[in-house]
Amino acid sequence: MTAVLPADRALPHEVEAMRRALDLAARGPVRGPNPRVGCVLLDPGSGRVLAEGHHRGAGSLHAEADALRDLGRPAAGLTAVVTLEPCAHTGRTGPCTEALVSAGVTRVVVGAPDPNPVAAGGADVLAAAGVEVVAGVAAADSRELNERWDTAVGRGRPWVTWKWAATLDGRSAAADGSSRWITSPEARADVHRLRAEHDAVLVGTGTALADDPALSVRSHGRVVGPQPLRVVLGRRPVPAGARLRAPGADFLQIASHDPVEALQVLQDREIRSVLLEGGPQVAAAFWRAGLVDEVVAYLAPALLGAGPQAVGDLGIGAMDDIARLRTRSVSRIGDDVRLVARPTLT
Ligand code: AOF
Ligand code: ZN
Repeated sequence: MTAVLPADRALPHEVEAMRRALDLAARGPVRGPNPRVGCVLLDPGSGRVLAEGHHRGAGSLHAEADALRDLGRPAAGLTAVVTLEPCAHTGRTGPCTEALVSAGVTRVVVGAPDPNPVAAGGADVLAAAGVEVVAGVAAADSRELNERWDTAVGRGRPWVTWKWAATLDGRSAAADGSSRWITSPEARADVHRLRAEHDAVLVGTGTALADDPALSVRSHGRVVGPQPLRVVLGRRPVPAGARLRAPGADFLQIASHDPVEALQVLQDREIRSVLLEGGPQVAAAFWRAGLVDEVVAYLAPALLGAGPQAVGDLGIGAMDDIARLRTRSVSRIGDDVRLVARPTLT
């Protein structure tokens, strides 16, 4: 069996084709159970791109099969450039390794390895079938494109983003409990964009009952695009008339306060990313369990001086235990500041 070759064995036109394949991959949906993958088929002699494909979401053709369909004829002697290791399993569709081999592809240039244990191993399968395989080309770019998915299938639990909005002094409501609105309309619109990027939005029963949030993705007040699953954690019943149970809304109540259990239920439903929207106790429980991957804080240049804190007790008593995060980005949205940060890995 020929060994899988390292990335530096890729030819310049193949590296260029990988950039194109990454662009194609980016056309796929950010959410959903599957990764974003792109593929181009090249004439190895001229380096010309003969066909292109990408994955459009669970159940549709994988990128490799889409490119073979685009070619519309046998691919004898051609090179395939794919952003993710071709799958070696039969899932919603057949194995791409088999599709490539039977189409006659003789060289495959792979981006990132597949972190999904059920589908991985395609590079070795291809090499064993006598195909020349080069792996790891622009792997970091491919992984970044599927960061949430990658984390989810690699770790066996959904990616978790914790979002909150607060005044400069960290309050999420005034002393009398009123909370509308702390941040600007622009920041609130940005939250809808954030929801649209996640498979599920999660709150505790406390928030569901007190605030009656819709948790939908809206633009100019209208519900638009695919909606996240609306998840409520806790045992207290959520009335049928609650806004997050609007007709047609995908709603799930998990009768538990255990974040690990909740994420397992969501993982079983192929949820890859979850947006935590409150309340402070629920989010703090995720944090204490080490289950937060990213924090998105909207901070309004406003002061309340009293009232509930946006963040609950994290179990930190001493300066030595302070939770430090790494800043990913800081941006101004309307009059507010959006800070994106990640927990530092210990
Ligand atoms: C994709 N698109 O282009 C490639 C994938 O949902 P299934 O059963 O069709 O299989 C999804 C798995 O196949 C996915 O998790 C990944 O490991 C592998 N490759 N998936 O959705 C693609 N190449
Ligand atoms: Zn596949």
